[in-house]
Amino acid sequence: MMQDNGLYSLRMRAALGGPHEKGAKHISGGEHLSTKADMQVKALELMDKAFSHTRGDPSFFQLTIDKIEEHIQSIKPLPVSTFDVSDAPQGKNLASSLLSHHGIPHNVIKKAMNLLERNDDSRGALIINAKTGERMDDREKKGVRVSLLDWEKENFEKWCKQSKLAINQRMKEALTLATKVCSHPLTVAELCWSDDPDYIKGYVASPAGGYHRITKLKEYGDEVGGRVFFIDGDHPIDSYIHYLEEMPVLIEMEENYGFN
Ligand code: PML
Ligand code: MG
Repeated sequence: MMQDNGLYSLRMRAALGGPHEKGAKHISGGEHLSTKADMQVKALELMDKAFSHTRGDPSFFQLTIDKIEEHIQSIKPLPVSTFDVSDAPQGKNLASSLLSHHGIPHNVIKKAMNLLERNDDSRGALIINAKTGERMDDREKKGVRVSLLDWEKENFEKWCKQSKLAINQRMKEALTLATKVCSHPLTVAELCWSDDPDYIKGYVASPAGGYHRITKLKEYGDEVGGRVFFIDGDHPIDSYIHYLEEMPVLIEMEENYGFN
């Protein structure tokens, strides 16, 4: 058989009570870029992610596989810094001040916080104008799902070692996504905390400041979370959304990273 050097996109979504579009509860989503040879292992990883989830046991699971035809962009991970806070209110204050350092007005930050605090039904990101707080995407409850992205396990683990960070699958996925988002020139910043009840860390990421990990942004047991992207709203966002959803990106540290 001829060797196939191409990559495939694997995209998973899982929900409880039917598919998402019928109003079901979102359980889990996941992405991989994979060779044909690794595809079964990666598909199993996604099944495992969905069927061992703290948001519940899915009754709907969908895996979509597409061969990638576009050029795959390789991007270096954002630098990571960690802020240890004593509780969620302190974490939110810190997130607000990090966002205000990027020139985002207080009322816009407050609006974004409120959106996330009430966000118990959208699984994708909410895109807002960094100056006015106006919602920019037209996806309503669905939001925008950042797709076609991955960071190869060995390269990530090498990077963790060099960055003196513990290997953490959630951070890998979140940093992969934040790096893709922050590589677009329209992105000003991103605010995220998890919708998983057992995970209370979150982050503020930006092209200028990197990935600021905050140890507490909500309470244990809370299933409300998500992502807000603050963008430069002076431009049409069609190509921005196209980049997020459809342009393949692999995160890769340089092999000599940290040694120069
Ligand atoms: C998620 O669970 O989807 C978001 C996790 C955000 C924080 C990840 C981290 O840096 O630990
Ligand atoms: Mg989640």
